[in-house]
Amino acid sequence: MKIGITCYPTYGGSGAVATELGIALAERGHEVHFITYKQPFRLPQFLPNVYFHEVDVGRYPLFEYPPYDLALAVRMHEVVRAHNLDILHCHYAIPHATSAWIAKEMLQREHGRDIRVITTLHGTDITIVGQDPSFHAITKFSIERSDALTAVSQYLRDETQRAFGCAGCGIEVIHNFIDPETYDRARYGPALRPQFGDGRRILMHVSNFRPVKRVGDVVGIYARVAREIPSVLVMVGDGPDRVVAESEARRLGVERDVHFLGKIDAVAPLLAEADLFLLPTQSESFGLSALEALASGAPVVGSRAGGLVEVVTEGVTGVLCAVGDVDGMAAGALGILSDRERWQHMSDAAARDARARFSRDEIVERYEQFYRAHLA
Ligand code: GMT
Repeated sequence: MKIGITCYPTYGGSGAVATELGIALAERGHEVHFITYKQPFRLPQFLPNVYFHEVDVGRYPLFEYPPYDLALAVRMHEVVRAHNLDILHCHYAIPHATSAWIAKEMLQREHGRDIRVITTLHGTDITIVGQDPSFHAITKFSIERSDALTAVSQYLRDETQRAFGCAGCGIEVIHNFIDPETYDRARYGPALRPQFGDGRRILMHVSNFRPVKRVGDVVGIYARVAREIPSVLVMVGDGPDRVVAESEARRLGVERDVHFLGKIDAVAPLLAEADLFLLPTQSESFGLSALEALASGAPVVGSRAGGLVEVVTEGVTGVLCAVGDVDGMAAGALGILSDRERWQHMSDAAARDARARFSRDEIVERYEQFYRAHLA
C-alpha cells in the first residue's frame, strides 16, 4: 500500500506513535510518505520506502496567522496525486483530518479520484482542544467525515462518542505499542547512575510539561519519597510548566536532586535506568511514556485517569491513585521502592505485560488489517 501519514512532528506521543508506525509499515514493504511541517522527531535521516514532504506555509504580511491547514491540504492533494497514495492516515483530529477532508474533496471533484482518510484520535484533540467551543463543531465534522477512525484506548473511544454524540462512528480501538527490542532494561549500560551514586534510586518523568501533566505533583511525590529513601528525580522533556516544576522543587527544598535534562529524543536508555516512573496526570487517553517505562521494567505510579488504567495493571505493574492525591502516590511509590523483592516482581511483570499486550508487530498488523478493510 501507499500511505500518507500526517502528525505533529514535534516532541509528543502522537508524533512518536505515527512515526514508529510509519517506519514499521515501511519495513513491511509499504511505501510511506510523511506530510508534516517538520521532519518528525523520531524519524532518522534515511530509511528505505520512507519519504518526507515538508508543508511550507510561506509568509505574507497580511497573514497574522498563516493558514497552515490550507497549506497542508494542498500538500496532501499534491502528494496523493504525485505518488498515487491509497490512504491518508491523520494522527490527531484537528487540523489534520480537516485538511485531509479538503484534499479528498479536491481530488474527488477535480480528478474523480477517491482517497481513503483514516483518523487516529490520540487525546487532547478529543478531551480538551476538541471540546473547546471554538473547535467543537469542526472536530465533530472532521471525525464524522473521516472514512474510518481509530482511538488509542477504550476510554478515548467512549469519550469521543459521549462528547461528540457520534455513537454510530464505528471507532476501532487500536492501542499504542512499543518495540520490545528498544525498550529493554538489559540492553543499555549505566549512564545516569554513576553520576548520582549507586545507592540512590532514580525516579523519572518524561513529558512535554503541559499543565495537563501536573509536573508540580511529580516534584511533590518525589519530595515525599526523598524524605525516606535516598533518591533523585530525573525530568525529561520541556514545555510551559517547567517553571512550575522548578519552583516547586525550590519550595520543597529538593532542587539539588531534581535534574532537568531537557528534550531527549531517544528515551529508552534513560528509562532503562529508572526505578520508578511518575505520571500523576490530570487526563491521559493512553500514556505512551508510561508504556515505554513499563516495557523498560520501571513500575509506574500515577493517576487513575482516562486510558492509563488500560496500560497500568493496578497493584501488578504499578500504583494508581485519584488525580491530585500526591500523598497517596508518594505512599504507593514508597511501598514499591522500600521492598526490593516487590520492586523486582513489579519490574518483571511490567516488562512482561508490556510485551504481551502492546508489542509492535501485533499492533502494526492490526493497522495493516484496518487499512485493508477500509480500502475496499
Ligand atoms: O493529545 C495530546 O495531548 C497530545 C498527544 C501527544 O502528541 O503527545 O498525547 C496524547 O497521545 C498520546 C499518543 O497516543 C497518548 O499516549 C497520550 O496519553 C495523549 N495525551 C493525553 O491524553 C493528555
